Amino acid sequence: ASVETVATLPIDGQRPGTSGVRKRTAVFMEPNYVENLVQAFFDTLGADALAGSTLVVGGDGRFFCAEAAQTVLRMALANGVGRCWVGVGGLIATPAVSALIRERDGGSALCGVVLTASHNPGGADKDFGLKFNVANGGPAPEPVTDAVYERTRTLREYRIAVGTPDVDLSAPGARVLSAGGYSMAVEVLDTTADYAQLAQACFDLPAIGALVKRADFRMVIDAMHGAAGPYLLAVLGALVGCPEDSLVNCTPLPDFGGVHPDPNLTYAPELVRALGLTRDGTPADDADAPRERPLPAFGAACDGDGDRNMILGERFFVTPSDSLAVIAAHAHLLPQFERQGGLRAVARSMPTGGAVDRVAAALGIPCFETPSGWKFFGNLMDAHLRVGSSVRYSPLLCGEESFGTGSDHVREKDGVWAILAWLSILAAHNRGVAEGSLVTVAQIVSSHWATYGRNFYTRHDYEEVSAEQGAALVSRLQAMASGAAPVPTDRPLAPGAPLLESVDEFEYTDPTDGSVSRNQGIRCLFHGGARAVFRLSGTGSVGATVRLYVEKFVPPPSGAPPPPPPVGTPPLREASAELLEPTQRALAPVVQAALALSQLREITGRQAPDVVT
Ligand code: VG1
Ligand code: CO
Repeated sequence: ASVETVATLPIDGQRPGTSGVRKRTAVFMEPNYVENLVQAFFDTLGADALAGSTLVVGGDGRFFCAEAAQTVLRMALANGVGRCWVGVGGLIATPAVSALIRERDGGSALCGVVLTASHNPGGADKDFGLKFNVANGGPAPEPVTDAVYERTRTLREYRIAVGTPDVDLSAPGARVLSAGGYSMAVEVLDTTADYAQLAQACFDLPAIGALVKRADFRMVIDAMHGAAGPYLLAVLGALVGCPEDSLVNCTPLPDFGGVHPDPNLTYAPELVRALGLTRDGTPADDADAPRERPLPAFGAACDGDGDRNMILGERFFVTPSDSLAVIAAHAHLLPQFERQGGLRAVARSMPTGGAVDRVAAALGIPCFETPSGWKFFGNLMDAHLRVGSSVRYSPLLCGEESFGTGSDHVREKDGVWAILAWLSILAAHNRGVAEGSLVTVAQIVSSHWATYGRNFYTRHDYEEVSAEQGAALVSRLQAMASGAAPVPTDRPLAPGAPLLESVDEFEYTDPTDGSVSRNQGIRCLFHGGARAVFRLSGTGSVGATVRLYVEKFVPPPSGAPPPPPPVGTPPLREASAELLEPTQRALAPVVQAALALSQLREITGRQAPDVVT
């Protein structure tokens, strides 16, 4: 075995998107594709930083993960890395990668390479990807990903060990990989133990145990055959004692059992049906029919790499934007936040609904609005480390409309954490409540609306339109945002729609380092506070995906008491009929106005979205 410097040529299009590089698996399997990308990351970190460093390597178990993990290990050795922590079978959920980097051995890891295309489907004919994480445990920030991309355009060689046998990743244990005078420790870890410890520190697991033991409580949590499964089993199964049949699809599979591992109303149809819902999030017609077993009171799912979550109640869909707001309103009940004197700030991505803003206002804490993608939250969480301890935004709760929720317990969104947060909230509301009178998810969320008002919210995705169509749509709207084209503010764009007020393009200045991120989505603002946002996805592998995010606010009834102070469980209030209107119906006029303004149908030839959440 030897260590070699192999000649290569730059490969086009290795630009990290919203979260890593994602392409068809076949593209990743082309000669040098993984090697070039990993070398570009290593070069960006620099040989000095890498020498003797610790690297975390793990993935969501999708097709080609095992091979890619071996390649990363051989390259790590050849680039001077001293130690690698790898999950058993190469498996580590994205939030657990973040936890390992931050917590294990005093936070001594330099970075992580995550082998995943996250919520994209897996398999030989589907998608693969790589995410890069840095020393704070979070996704590489833009300056790093920009540098990686620049490096992929000039790179001429990579370093790799040749002729070494594959490292045995099948069971925990210490291995050594050596070649050509280099030697690297490979520690194969069951990473669920570290994660379970973190979960115990964040939550009152015995309280969740009391909830799940109630005769009137049943739940279904679907890991979608992704990386969250082992962590759900370790925490909710082994520690909390949830019944086995409540944790489903917890075995990671290379093709996720053939499903699209994205926990939303469209791609998790079985779970959605099991909770008595249709794919638009309204109760199914047969929801009242007599059935052998009552519907579950709680349902949840995670995505391929375990960082996303969907929360459902019996016949009730919780939008991720509402989920974030409800967790914020209950944060004082979670030991993790309570211990630190309560939340200091919240943050959401710009397209995420503004429900959490209202909770932040009531709590008197800042609410940050960032571009899509988790990397922007990490800067806020670590602000006190950069700017000085007088600026402290942690504990910070943050979330995205794309089923991402989390906090500064790690630097990634965390599906299992969000599920535990919701179970904690349910447990708190049901402490001492008689069997048969379970306080439900629907009651908690509708009471939240009755208190703060409701931000009706939906996202419509038009997937795999052509790159040209996507660009045409954006440039049409950009022209309005920049003033080059007129903005039709004088007439309703659709029947029943409010008048358009303005069109702008979102630009973010990071409050901690002043860095600016431009072109982060077009906002169409309507009179009365409704808005429609257009963005192109940065996680697709082919063509373009147009995302249309639509929101409108309905205030609580006049005369309603103000939000209670953060003490105990918030009192349950009844929501008015106006607040309980089905989402798609409530938002239809604004959706139509947005379609008319953008000419989306004419430009793309699409009559209906592929995904509605
Ligand atoms: C999407 C979501 C974004 C999320 C990102 C990564 O990005 O909109 O909110 O952070 O996916 O999630 P885009 O550019 O396609 O809209 V994951 O679970 O795929 O890492
Ligand atoms: Co993900």
